[in-house]
Amino acid sequence: MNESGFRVCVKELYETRYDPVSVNYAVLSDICKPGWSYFNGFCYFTSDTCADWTTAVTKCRQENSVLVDVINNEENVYIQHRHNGDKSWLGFNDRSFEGDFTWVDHGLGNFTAWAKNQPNNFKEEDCVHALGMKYSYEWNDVQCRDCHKFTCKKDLDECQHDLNYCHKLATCTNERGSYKCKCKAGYPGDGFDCYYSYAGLGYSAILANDDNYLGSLSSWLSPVVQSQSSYWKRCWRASVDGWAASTFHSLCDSKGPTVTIVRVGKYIFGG
Ligand SMILES: [Ca+2]
Ligand SMILES: [Ca+2]
Ligand SMILES: [Ca+2]
Repeated sequence: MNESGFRVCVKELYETRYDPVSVNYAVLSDICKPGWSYFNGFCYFTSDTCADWTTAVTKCRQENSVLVDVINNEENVYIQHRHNGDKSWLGFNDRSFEGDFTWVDHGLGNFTAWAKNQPNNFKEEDCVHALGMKYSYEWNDVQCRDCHKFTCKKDLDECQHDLNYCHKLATCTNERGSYKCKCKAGYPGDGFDCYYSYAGLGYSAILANDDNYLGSLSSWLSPVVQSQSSYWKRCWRASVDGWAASTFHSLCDSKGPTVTIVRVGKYIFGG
């Protein structure tokens, strides 16, 4: 807990894996910098003074963020609640082509919430504001020079914080509004759970079922495992096939990378 909020740790609620959606909802405001609030993968800042639309765009850009784009109705309602029911700017506009509304800096999807008979381009209206709670959270096109408060929005980089639930054997890739986890090469799994692929090494009579050995060896060998479907297959067993080097070569040559495991007394080595 700190001045700006507190964080709830829910890890212990889950025995084997973490649901990133549930966890995001449980993590509160201190994951965004002071003055910004967290919601569904983004940080939001709301101005306390009004500005014309172009100034609002510029002020958000100065904070490395965008004048809000709206992905769905949940976010539409959330943003408008931040303004206590007042009208507020959205990044939506048709300044480039009359009637063709786009988001100024970002914004995918085709969610809109136009009020009845809007947009009407009354006296050349090219910028869009949200009308607030009293008007069912709907939108209207208005003059860009009007003065409204606004909300800026920026992605939270979950990979740079300890806010991702990627497995330690996975790489985290930040995305706008979310992130992705992918198990490193040689480790099967969905990114949240990755595991050492024994994939055949377990057939070694020397290593038997020693998870420590198998884990270390699997990790060490992972760079040579070409794909997740690759596996190790025993091509030579000296105690059965014979000790001659020529036997090894005839059985194992031209079959891809090989690893040899040798036990002498209590020592195990190989290469
Ligand atoms: Ca217009
Ligand atoms: Ca209008
Ligand atoms: Ca992100």
